[in-house]
Amino acid sequence: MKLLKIVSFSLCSQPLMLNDRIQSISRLQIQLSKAEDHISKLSQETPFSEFEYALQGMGFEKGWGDTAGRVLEMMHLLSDILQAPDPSSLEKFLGMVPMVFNVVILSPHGYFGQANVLGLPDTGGQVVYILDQVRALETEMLLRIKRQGLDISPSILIVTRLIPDAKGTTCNQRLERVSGTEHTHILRVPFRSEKGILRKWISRFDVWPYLENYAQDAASEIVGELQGVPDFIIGNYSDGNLVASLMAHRMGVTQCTIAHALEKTKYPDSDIYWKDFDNKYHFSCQFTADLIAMNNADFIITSTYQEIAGTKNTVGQYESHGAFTLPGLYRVVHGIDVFDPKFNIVSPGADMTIYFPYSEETRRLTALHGSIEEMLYSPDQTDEHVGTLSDRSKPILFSMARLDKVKNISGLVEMYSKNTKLRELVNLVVIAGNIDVNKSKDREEIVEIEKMHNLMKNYKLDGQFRWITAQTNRARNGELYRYIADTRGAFAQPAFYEAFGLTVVEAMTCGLPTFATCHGGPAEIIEHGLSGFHIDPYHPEQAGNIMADFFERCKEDPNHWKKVSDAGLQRIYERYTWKIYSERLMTLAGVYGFWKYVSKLERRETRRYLEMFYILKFRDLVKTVPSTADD
Ligand code: UDP
Ligand code: LCN
Repeated sequence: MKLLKIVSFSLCSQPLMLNDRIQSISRLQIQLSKAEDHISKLSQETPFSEFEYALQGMGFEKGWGDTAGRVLEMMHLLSDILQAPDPSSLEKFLGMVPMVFNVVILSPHGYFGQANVLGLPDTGGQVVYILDQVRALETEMLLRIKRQGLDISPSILIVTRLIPDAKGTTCNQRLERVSGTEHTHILRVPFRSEKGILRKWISRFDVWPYLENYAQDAASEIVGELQGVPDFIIGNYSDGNLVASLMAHRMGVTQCTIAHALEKTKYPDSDIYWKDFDNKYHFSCQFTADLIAMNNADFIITSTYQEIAGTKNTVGQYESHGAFTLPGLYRVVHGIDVFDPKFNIVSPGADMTIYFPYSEETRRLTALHGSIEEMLYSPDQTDEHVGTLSDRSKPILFSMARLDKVKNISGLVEMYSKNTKLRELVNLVVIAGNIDVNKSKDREEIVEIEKMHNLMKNYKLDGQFRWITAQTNRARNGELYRYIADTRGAFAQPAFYEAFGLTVVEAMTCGLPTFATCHGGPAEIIEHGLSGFHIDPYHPEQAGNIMADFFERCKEDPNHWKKVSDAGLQRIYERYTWKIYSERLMTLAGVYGFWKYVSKLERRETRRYLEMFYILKFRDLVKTVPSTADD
């Protein structure tokens, strides 16, 4: 009967799937058989409009498909499910039911924009991920709507913070269309407190006092924009996931959670020593918010398996929330069950219009080579680049990341500096943060900038090393990866911990052999020795030797470079593409939407507990975070 309810609904007073001629499962079975009989006599390609009238008389409305072939396939599936349900047919069927037309994607913190924001504090892969995700999602939604035989415009809203003092970005605009889409917008809603609207950017660690008001304000704006509640809400990172939980709870909408990076695993012992961290990072709020969101969500998407359950030697990001203690605050006994069927691995990819293999000559952006060469080799020392490369015939070992401590870019420079063989074989180029310490306001970055300058001086790196400031032009960054591949170079990702690592996927998608940290996502993206190499940032000497050995072998056998490059590409095509991602996400939205509906009662107790945890614990903790006043 619940299945009947799922397939019998209407959109804007237009009935979909079933009309009131079908009121029971037995009637549905009889009518399905009649309809199948009728349609099977038609050619597969017959458009729905040609047999719509006949189907309506039998109790069926639009939504089954745009052609006789598709309608028949879906009806067959439903008949099979009614006779002998099995999980895979049910999943397939639910993925085909038209249920998701309006999607809200929450990502409150940071500077969320389409240009000039990457490299700004707290603004990195999450923004890239979401912008690529919505493009792929819109394409998939349009394809499904067409296949369902419907004429409905979908809508996707990325909901973020409006920052009045936007520092030359578009983050002070309320509504902005996402380029390359027709139905996707960024909707910005300001942070508000009793002191009024917060004008300036604040760190993601300090946003907690604003989120409850924000959830309310954003909900009204969303309802206004969509003329109703969304069908599906996706939260991103701890703050977005908390807001998504509050909204989904109030609106009764299916909620998906994407962590991107759970900070608890990123900062060792941040649970036991939470008091030492709390002034600066407010982890007591963040870990509480994470627990609420992961338990409130109808389903969770992770980028890798290890993010859920770790490896035989490491603890997974979610696994570490299973049981832990914040001494003096609370002890978590069953924080999350990593075997819960709500977990799904749906890995992101790289935008293949920007990141494509170096070997696709006709697509290459050769017009950018002049500016790339200037960036890499010009002798002048500016705020934009320092250090020089005196031997242009050497391959380039390349890295690009925010200049955070955890990214360990200075560790890579040190590893290179100390490895004579590597220095002989390759040049090192890094794109990271600011070079001029006076331009940085970020505590961690300032320390790293100073370290980098010291390394350059102490190890006399001039002639072999180039340091370039953060680059925001993605098209040029894509061509840069390929340019580096032309030098038969490689990409290095030396982070102490990387939750996933989009740069790793970007580099591999461009055909660049990649050395990446064995701590976190890259350990799973790359199969060591085959589609790239793992390096351990805690064993820099060994890591440097792995790289030096690779380049030495490539010198002796140029085919070796191509073998690793090809295997990297192969790995990407099999696992890390936005096409695979969006198909899976849309199917999951259908499956868990159904599941939410059928398990409403069973989950009531969990919801009550979470409400209590939010009100009695989280609200109190938020009071310990000073709300940031505008200067
Ligand atoms: N990026 C960039 N310019 C920079 C540094 C990074 O465009 O100077 C991009 C990079 O190409 C990638 C994203 O920012 O798309 C970083 O994502 P990743 O997952 O590697 O790390 P995060 O910053 O999210 O920790
Ligand atoms: C945040 C991170 O730290 C990265 O490791 C991920 O690649 C990025 O988000 C996108 O999920």
